[in-house]
Amino acid sequence: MTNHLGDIQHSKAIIIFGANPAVNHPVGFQHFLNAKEKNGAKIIVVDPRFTRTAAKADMFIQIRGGTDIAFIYGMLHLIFKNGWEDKEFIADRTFGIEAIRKEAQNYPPNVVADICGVKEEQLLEVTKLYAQTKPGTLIWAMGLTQHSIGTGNTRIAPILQLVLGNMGINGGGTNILRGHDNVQGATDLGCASDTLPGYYGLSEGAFKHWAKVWKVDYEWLKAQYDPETMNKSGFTLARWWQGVLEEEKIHNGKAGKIRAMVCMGNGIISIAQTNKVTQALNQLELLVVIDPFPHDAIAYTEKKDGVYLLPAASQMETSGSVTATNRSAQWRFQVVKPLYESKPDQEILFGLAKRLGFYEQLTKALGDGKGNFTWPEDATREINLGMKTIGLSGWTPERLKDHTTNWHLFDPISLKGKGPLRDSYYGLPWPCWSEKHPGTPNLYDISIPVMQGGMGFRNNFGLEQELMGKKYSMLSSKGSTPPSSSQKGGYPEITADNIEELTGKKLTAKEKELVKGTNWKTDLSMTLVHKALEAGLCPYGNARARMVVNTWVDQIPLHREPIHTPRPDLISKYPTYEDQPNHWRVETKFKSLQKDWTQDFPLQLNTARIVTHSGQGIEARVSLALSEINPEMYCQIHPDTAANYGVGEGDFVWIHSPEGFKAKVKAKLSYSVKENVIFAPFHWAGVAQGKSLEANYPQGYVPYSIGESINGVTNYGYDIVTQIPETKCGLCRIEKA
Ligand SMILES: Nc1nc2c(c(=O)[nH]1)N[C@H]1C(S)=C(S)[C@@H](COP(=O)(O)OP(=O)(O)OC[C@H]3O[C@@H](n4cnc5c(=O)[nH]c(N)nc54)[C@H](O)[C@@H]3O)O[C@H]1N2
Ligand SMILES: Nc1nc2c(c(=O)[nH]1)N[C@H]1C(S)=C(S)[C@@H](COP(=O)(O)OP(=O)(O)OC[C@H]3O[C@@H](n4cnc5c(=O)[nH]c(N)nc54)[C@H](O)[C@@H]3O)O[C@H]1N2
Ligand SMILES: [Mo]
Repeated sequence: MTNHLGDIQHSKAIIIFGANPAVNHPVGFQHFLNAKEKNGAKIIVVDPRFTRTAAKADMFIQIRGGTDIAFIYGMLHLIFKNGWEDKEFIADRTFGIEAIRKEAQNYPPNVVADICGVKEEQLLEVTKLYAQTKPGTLIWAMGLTQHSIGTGNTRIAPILQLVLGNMGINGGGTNILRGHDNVQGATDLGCASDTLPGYYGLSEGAFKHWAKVWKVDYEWLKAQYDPETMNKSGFTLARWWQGVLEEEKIHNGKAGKIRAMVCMGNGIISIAQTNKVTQALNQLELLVVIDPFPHDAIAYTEKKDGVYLLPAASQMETSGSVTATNRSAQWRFQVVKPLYESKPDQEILFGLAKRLGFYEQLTKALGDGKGNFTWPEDATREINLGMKTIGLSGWTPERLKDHTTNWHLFDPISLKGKGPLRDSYYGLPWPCWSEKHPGTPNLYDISIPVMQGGMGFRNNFGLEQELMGKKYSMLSSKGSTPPSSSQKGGYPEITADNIEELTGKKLTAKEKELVKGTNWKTDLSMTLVHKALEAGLCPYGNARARMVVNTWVDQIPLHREPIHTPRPDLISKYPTYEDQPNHWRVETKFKSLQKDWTQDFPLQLNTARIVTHSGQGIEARVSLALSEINPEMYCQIHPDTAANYGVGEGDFVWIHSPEGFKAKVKAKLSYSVKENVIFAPFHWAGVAQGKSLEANYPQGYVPYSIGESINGVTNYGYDIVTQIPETKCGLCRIEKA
């Protein structure tokens, strides 16, 4: 989130693409309702389903899944035509508007209406309302990301906000509602296979930085890796199974195919292609599951040997910092000691590290360096030292604990502290550049000084970029800079080489020696950051937001039809990508699968969440109370469609997928979906293609509710950049069971 949940109460217009906060973020949704009731904000919901969030909206657009880029270009088309854009903001703080203007010309209302399945008047009405009601906030979540064009979706949404000047202001921003409680923290800490902690990437420089932080020799670190793969992204959770099953199509260096898996805090049946996942589970030589609950993977695999279920302690039994959706942290205090034989995750991992022989090396930076350290405080200090990129230097364990134990001293709408904590914002939302910095409630706000949470856009893409044969500066223009700054316009990121010139102050000989060869991200002495802050400068520079990425397949976001599209007539105009032979170490298909599937698979499949269940579902389906509220897996079918197939309320239907798999699910008739859409939640497991797996759970541990996993029939399809599965956009066929 660029802003935060309380800040939504400042909004006058709230546009929601592909999120259902009334169900998935019900506590946070109270801020939306307050904005509407107290601030007169208008709520606009764009979703293929009439959701509980849509029920609270002033305007609801029932869009065809996978067409948001076309819809937003349609809005931009009208904004440019009517001169509703924020010309000053665009000129001063963005790069690439020419390319966006050009593409938007291709999306007049009649074209958009045809692609998106909406009425032209609706597009006009929404655009007029949203463009003319300021400030406006843009919300999204999984409805935008789980597509082969997910990355394009997540680029076009901020572009709309930049064009309207809705960035860096109270009540504005792009506010992405994150999933699990600490998913932001997990991402920041590098739980993805394309980066080391703090988004440093996988380059040699990134490894050298972390070697310094961890106090290990870089050469030792290097020796732990296969040189062929050390600097390349790894497999993703979405496609680990291909690393097991299709050895000939993977690029995994010396190691070859995947033979062992440790699954920690993931349901594994929650990812698309459950049938492939099951095959891969069966073929593994070693499967270790670390989870507080009896895990569904155990029921799915036929493997009898080499399977270990290690009981993990839950969040109540451990402590440490967790990061919320708005980048602010809380300290989680232990409530009870780990129960029975369960162990906290870090203890299990430490045990593994000892047996693999790198525990001593990788704990050298903690405590006295000889194995005497305090967990998790010393780990938090390591994070403070290493993660400059997102500004975690100010997150000392002492400050975080102070915030969590004093949360009555913070204003829920501005996050501003009172009394002894008046110089900080709740949870020190990152970037929190130093121990004196208050945190950053809203990103990119140039109306306040850097030391109060102000900043421009990050200078991350050089000083100049080319577009349509012309060169453009990437630094923001004169005047567009936070107050009290030594620079009056844009400036590059801070380095040892430019610090004196930018701050106008000389470094001492000792300081020079300390920072030699470093920049704000790698200077562990913090000299560069402190000097920059003293001069009112943001360590990462003050640049333009980029709408065009010259090095990407789609330099600007482009509408492309889903691989399994219900509109095959649009494929030639809006084709998907070329197949990718080496995409996160596996082959990913796009074009070779895109064709007219609609003869055999005439209905669209949409999957999402319900309020009583959570994620893969084991945590809620072992609860008797929650299982009683929603005891069974089901799908929603429009009553007219149900009539065509002879399906009545409560009948079972088979849902068939283009991959040849099927799922047996109970039908609920509902007008919340259009005639050609089937909706299903993804929280169930324990039944595979109609066959119950109940007997496979450990004795006495069958969840109260089991059912088909819809991911058995969600279609093949992955985002071109992130490889997130296209679980929001597939095709299917139904028949009465
Ligand atoms: N009760 C409950 N709460 C949860 C969770 C849970 O499992 N249960 N999970 C948590 C997690 S991990 C996450 S990531 C968040 C997710 O939060 P959300 O993203 O809100 O979750 P979903 O319900 O999957 O999807 C949101 C909406 O996207 C719509 N949608 C689908 N395709 C499209 C499309 O192409 N365009 C548009 N505009 N909309 C589309 C769906 O119809 C759905 O209403 O929720 C979190 N909160
Ligand atoms: N079709 C379809 N599929 C989807 C989605 C969709 O919208 N549609 N959404 C996707 C999204 S956004 C997400 S996030 C995933 C969610 O899918 P998962 O991440 O698989 O879902 P969870 O049920 O949250 O899984 C968390 C697991 O962690 C365990 N756990 C809880 N606390 C701890 C702990 O402290 N330590 C350890 N070791 N384990 C713990 C839980 O018991 C549970 O087994 O599903 C994805 N799959
Ligand atoms: Mo998620």
